[in-house]
Amino acid sequence: MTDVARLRRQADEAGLGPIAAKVLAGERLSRDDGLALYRTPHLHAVGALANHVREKLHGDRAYFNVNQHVNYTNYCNKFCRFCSFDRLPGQEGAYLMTPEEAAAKIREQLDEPVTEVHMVAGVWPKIPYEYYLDLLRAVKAARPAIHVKAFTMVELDQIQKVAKKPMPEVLEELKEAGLGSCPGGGAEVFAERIHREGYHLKITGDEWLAIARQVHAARLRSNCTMLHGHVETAEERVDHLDRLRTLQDVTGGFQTYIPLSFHPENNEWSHLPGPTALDELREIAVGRLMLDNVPHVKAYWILMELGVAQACLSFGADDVDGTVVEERIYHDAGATTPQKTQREELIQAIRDAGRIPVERNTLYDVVWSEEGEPGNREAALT
Ligand code: V47
Repeated sequence: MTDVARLRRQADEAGLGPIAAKVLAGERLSRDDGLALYRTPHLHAVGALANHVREKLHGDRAYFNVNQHVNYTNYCNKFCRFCSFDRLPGQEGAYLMTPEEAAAKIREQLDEPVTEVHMVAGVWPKIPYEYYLDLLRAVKAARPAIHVKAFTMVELDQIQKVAKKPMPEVLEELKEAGLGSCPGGGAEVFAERIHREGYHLKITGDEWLAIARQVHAARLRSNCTMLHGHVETAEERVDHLDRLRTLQDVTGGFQTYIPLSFHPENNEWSHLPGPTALDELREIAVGRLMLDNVPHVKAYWILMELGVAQACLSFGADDVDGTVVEERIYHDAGATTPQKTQREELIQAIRDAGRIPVERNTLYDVVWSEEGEPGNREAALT
């Protein structure tokens, strides 16, 4: 039996025959299809379909990068119920790095082959506009070749407010100061019900999408996320994915979709259990199948343990993120994954998962590949 015939049979037996037919024909799945993928008990059949798409797009390649995180402040006035990271100034553990302190974090890693800094933080209205520009300039001065992936749509909303200028102008100035692309956080789940219940002081889903549209119009790439495993329903997850897909049809600016697994320690949703490893596999698979116009799906290993991320590489994911030096947001929320995984360990983990490791930069140019593709490691590092 061919692989495709086996896939069809497995899907038929799971009652997913019509969905498999669409996937094999490259047709878009509907919202009802998305719901069926969330509700079926046949997780392996869902994973096999997602794996088919993943292999069609990326073969056996699995991407990673060498990156570091700088969470420049934990001051925040949004009081999201899922968050364990936020503090008010003066509270124990509260901090706001100066641009120079952030740059020092970059200089600490100059001996490591870091190509990206991922910079996200809380939202604090008293931080002046110049701070954000100085932060970017200081980081770039410390390591000129580094790609700065910074500021979620929530931070950009605040930066624009304090800049008192139109968003396109602000984005141009941030780019000039060194901004290379934007991360995908802050989207949470777009549903108005959960926004009201869990993070009503934050921008709404529609506002998040409107800012992402402006970011893409400014020729900046970004990622997209969904925070799953708390109070959301399957319908709300499908709605979220569909709204991302609709924007992507217009802009094409999302590079990667990352389902973020809710971590329940030290926050107001601590009574919730958080997602299981099986939930994480399903979320990766449904994301891969629904977001037919987003090139990459990332299993962010820091959030889900490296072993689960390895399994995700056969459930639709083609990326595991990076070496992630000094992550704060999830570790404050109970993540027990190591703070720093060496490049060699990530390579071995990908090999052990039966995939070909490919080191990428933020924009998915190949830096190094075990396949021996002519990467551009020297240019990426200088
Ligand atoms: O927006 C906060 C999430 C996000 C918790 O673009 C939590 O490559 C789980 O933007 N449990 C920020 N999640 C992180 C982010 C990100 C992460 C990895 C890769 C990329 C990328 C972007 O972290 C927040 C929120 O959704 N978060 N608290 C928590 N307790």
